[in-house]
Amino acid sequence: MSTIDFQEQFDHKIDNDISIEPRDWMPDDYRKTLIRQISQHAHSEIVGMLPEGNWITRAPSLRRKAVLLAKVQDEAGHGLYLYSAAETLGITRDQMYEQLHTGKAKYSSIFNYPTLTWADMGAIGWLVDGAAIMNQVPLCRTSYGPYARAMVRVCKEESFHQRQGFEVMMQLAKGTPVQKKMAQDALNRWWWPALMMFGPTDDNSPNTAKSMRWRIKRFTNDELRQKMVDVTVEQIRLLGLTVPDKDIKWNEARGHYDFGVINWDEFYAVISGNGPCNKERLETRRKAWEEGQWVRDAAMAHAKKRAARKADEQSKAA
Ligand code: BYC
Repeated sequence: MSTIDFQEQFDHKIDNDISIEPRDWMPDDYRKTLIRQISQHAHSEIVGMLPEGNWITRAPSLRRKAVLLAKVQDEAGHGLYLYSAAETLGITRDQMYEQLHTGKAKYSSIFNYPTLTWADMGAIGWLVDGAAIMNQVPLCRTSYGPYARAMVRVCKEESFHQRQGFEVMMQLAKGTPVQKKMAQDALNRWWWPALMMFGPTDDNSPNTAKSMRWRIKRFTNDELRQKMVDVTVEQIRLLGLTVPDKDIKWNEARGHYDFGVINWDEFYAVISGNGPCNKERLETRRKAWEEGQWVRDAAMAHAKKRAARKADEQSKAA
């Protein structure tokens, strides 16, 4: 078949919502876009374990500790599914790790902020996992099969994470005045960074148009951000907290909340490596990689020994 026939077949699948699978022909730019997005997503899950991991030893009760431990462990699992999905596109896991450790690959801006109080565990589960669900539910129908299938399980787990975060916030919001203040402070600090998670505005998003055409993305960054605001404002009111945006206002004509201007200078500073915790996060990941070298060496030596033993048994049996 000529490249034109392959292209036609690919377009037919995209137009008819038939998923693209690893052995199918695909345009180079489609492959590159997916590797970029899926590996960025995988790195986000892995780096995303750090801000919450910080509170496992200081959780206020055994129950909270067990729940947080399970949540952070889920995120490791999500990272692993996503690295596996990206590998089906022809990049190796070592190459992806190298891109992360050298700062070449991005990961979500949100994980470059510090977790200062226990209420941050509530705010992350509720707002960060909440934003992740908003973005990832449509990704269950993304055009690349392995990514879409990984997202189905990830979304189920994210829903549990979002609810546990909301429950932590609810407990604090109806607690003592100090606890309620702590919840409001966490909301104030996480609100704007959570809205930045959806990426730049549509006019400044170089990848949205092609990702929409290829049905990698089903909604634009601004559409998802608006959905997040509409859902979350109601939840903030339910908690008895205040929306940290003086411009928030229901717009009857649009049927949506209007909201204030996002600090895009802050967003671009964070994604170019200059957020409050970028250096610390990357340093922690690099250190874990270096300190894990002996484990990888031992696993390889063990695998080699097993293969040699198996070959020996087979040759004796023959
Ligand atoms: N942070 O053209 P655009 C999670 C980059 S983890 C950093 O709009 P696209 C969770 C973008 O990569 C949440 N970088 O791009 C884990 C691009 O850079 P390059 C992660 C960002 O891809 C643990 C440039 O800006 N979720 O759920 O069409 C605990 C222009 O952007 C960000 C995913 O990764 C950002 N926020 O749209 C709890 C979901 N935004 O490579 C929760 C999958 C943009 O061109 N990813 N950039 O230099 C996506 O849906 C899309 O990649 C995005 C961006 C909506 C994030």
